[in-house]
Amino acid sequence: MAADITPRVFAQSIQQQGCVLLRGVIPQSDLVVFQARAREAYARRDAEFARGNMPEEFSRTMYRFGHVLGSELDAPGEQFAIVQQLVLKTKLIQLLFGFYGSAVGFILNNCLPRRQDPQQLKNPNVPYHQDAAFMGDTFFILNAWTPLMMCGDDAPGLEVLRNGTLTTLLHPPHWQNSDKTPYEQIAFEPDWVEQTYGLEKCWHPVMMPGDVLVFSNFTLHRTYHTSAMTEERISLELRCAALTPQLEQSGWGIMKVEAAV
Ligand SMILES: O=C(O)CCC(=O)C(=O)O
Repeated sequence: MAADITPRVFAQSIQQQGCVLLRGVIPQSDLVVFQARAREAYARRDAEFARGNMPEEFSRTMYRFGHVLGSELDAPGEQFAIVQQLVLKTKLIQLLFGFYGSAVGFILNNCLPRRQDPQQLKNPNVPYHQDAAFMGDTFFILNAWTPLMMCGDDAPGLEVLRNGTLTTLLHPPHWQNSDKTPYEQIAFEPDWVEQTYGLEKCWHPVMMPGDVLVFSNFTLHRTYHTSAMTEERISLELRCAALTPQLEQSGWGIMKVEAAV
């Protein structure tokens, strides 16, 4: 969908399909800067990991899932530049205001870069899941997912289930089973997704830097990966919700946005 989409069409797409793809919303010049910063941040973390001095907690909860912190992409003196520059200075923020009909809170603890290597040596693909599984289903969260390089073709992309009727938390087969890995606990089998909703609803667009796929925390999604893929992909997951007292008190590091900058 073109970047001149209206807030009304944006909202309808989320309600009917659970997602909307915005083409070319983020300026290339900003993306070049963030791509370089992301590569540097991952190089620093890879070196730390190789030296064996990465903090255990960071390795266990972030690095092994492909993440570094959003703040690692800040230049000196900046604070959460990935949200400030790539969302607040683009049309995206107007669409989010229109959708929520209120001020918006960015969940900074979950505004994260993610790297996916096609061989899955550094981190595994993410299986089909709902973000709601780890964020609870009290909030209607939107994830503005944006790649810093072309993906879905030679590099792993993202697959979403186009189905806006999902507005609750489903229970995957191994939910909260501590004998299973974190991904097994949240995972839905691809066969189940295809049989339940239909293969034609599983969508994995080729995306360019500047494109943003926005989807809700109830939308089933996973890493899109084929054996022919050879390139690495780094993407940003930028999550937000309507700014309510409950969100502010959630402890998730909320950045309030009341008007576009
Ligand atoms: O980066 C990926 O492949 C998966 C991303 C994802 O699951 C998410 O943004 O919630």
